Amino acid sequence: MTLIKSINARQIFDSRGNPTIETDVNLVNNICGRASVPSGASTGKNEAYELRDKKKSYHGNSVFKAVENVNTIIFDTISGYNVLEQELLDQTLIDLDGTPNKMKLGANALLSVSLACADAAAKYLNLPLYRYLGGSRPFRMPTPMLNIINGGAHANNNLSFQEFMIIPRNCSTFTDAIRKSSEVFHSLKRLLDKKGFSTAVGDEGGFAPNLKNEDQACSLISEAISKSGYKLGKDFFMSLDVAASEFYKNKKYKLASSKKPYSSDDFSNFLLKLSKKYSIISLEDPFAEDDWDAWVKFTSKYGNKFQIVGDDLYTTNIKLIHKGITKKSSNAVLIKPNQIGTLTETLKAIELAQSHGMETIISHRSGETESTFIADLAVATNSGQIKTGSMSRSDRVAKYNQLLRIEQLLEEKKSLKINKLF
Ligand code: 2PG
Ligand code: MG
Repeated sequence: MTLIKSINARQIFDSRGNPTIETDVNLVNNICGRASVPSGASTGKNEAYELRDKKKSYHGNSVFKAVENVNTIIFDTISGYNVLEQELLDQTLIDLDGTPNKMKLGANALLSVSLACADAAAKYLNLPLYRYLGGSRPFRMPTPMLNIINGGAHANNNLSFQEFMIIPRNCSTFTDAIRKSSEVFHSLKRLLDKKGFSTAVGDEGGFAPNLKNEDQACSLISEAISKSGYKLGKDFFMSLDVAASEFYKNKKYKLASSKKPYSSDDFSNFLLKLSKKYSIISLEDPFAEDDWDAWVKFTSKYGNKFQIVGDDLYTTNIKLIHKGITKKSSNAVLIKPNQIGTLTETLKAIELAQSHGMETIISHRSGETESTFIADLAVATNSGQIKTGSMSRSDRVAKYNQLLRIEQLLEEKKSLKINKLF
């Protein structure tokens, strides 16, 4: 009953209008599991390989080869496999590809099959996905981090930092957390409009105005928080995805807003000052993926004051997370399934990080689909935090809506806690 009868992959579009892959896994009893794969703009150099055709059409971005790989070689190999055996399935996919970064068949091809199998299994068992993935343990809802001002590779404004996020605090439920956050989002829109800034949005649904510098972005958010009747530092914290690899050149950090490039030490002081001024408690990729020494130094000094999150640094890869644990280079890990290419490897990355006391934050990509898989994944793994954009664009809001549905299903409602520090 849970054996794979057929597989049907196709090319669809992501939220940026770029092609991506969607796969249906059909079981013998006509149950169909479906998954689609997102895509990043500011990708870490160690991410698993996203197979694109590089032909003339679709500006080189079509994924027809990945689709063909799923429909032929992958289906021929796993036809008749049991979708309840996720580890075996994923290992088979990994072996079939045979390369360290999944470049032969494409991590996008592999992930679409891996996640679709899990979806089919959950449907067969008649379980919500989070419960199938997470078992019967008690769950807690994640705190959302909402990226309400977009910069860096996600917008064509002059902000070098990629994401300016708000984190609601002291919330009794996820519903409460997302309500407060949406209020701040709308206050910010009004504020920007009043001050004559654009209210057009970037890739992740946050506003993308042209501002003087990163300080001004934080200042506007702080004002929007007060305008909504909340207090920064009490009801909300702020969080940044600096995505520093994007502006690290010749061992220096070069912001669009400042003439002088920063050394790692100077940049760390810059971040500290900004964080103090605006109650920023979480810093993602504050340094470049090659600047390990800066990470280690910063974490040893400030690891008890900030959540320091490795994204490009780890790329959801257990080898790199291991390195981070040994070197003590951060206290949190960002988790993106398509950085590694299978569900099992994603779950192992989460388990490894959590078993070493690191926080895990489940994350979307800047190019998303309407899939809500990561919302269930965040609950299933008790990750405690999710970042999936702002309060606009259905590709972002879909995940928050799924979390509202999940919270309604959970019998025991626990108040949210951001992480161990806060
Ligand atoms: C990030 C992600 C998601 P992208 O850097 O954390 O916000 O961006 O998908 O472009 O890598
Ligand atoms: Mg990031």
